[in-house]
Amino acid sequence: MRAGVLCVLLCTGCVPVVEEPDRGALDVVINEIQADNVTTLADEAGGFDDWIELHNTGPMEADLTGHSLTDDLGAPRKWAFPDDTTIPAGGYLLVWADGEDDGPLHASFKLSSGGEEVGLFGPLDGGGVRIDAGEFGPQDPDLSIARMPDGALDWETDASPTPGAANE
Ligand SMILES: [Ca+2]
Ligand SMILES: [Ca+2]
Ligand SMILES: [Ca+2]
Repeated sequence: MRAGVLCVLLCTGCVPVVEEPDRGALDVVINEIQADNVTTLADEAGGFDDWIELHNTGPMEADLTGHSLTDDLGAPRKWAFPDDTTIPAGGYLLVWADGEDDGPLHASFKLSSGGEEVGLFGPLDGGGVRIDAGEFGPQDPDLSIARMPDGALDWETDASPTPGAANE
């Protein structure tokens, strides 16, 4: 279990507020975000689009059915994962943020290189709890922000993005 989403959002350099997620919430974090992809990685359609990497830090497969991603924490249900989307224990999942129909894992929103917030929320029938969130400021081309190491509370600018693989 990781904690401190509030700290990521509200504090800089302050003592983390320890806030345990609800029992039953997945051990999945928003692990890396790229908002200005120029040459890093192309999607199925050949587009160099924004992407969000999720990481399952837990010992069990995570089922994202009914879960949603958003770039507006006030609108948690912007894009729902396709049914039966899973992440293996310790695994990664890349979701393209391009607003395009290039495949199943393409969110309905893009990310602004000027800065954004990204949230992962649980299914409505489980209360729609926020599982994780991240926020970033202006991002230069082909950089990302990444939890360093994987799943850590702290974000770092990463000059060598690792979409779908461990942050290093
Ligand atoms: Ca973008
Ligand atoms: Ca695309
Ligand atoms: Ca990564």
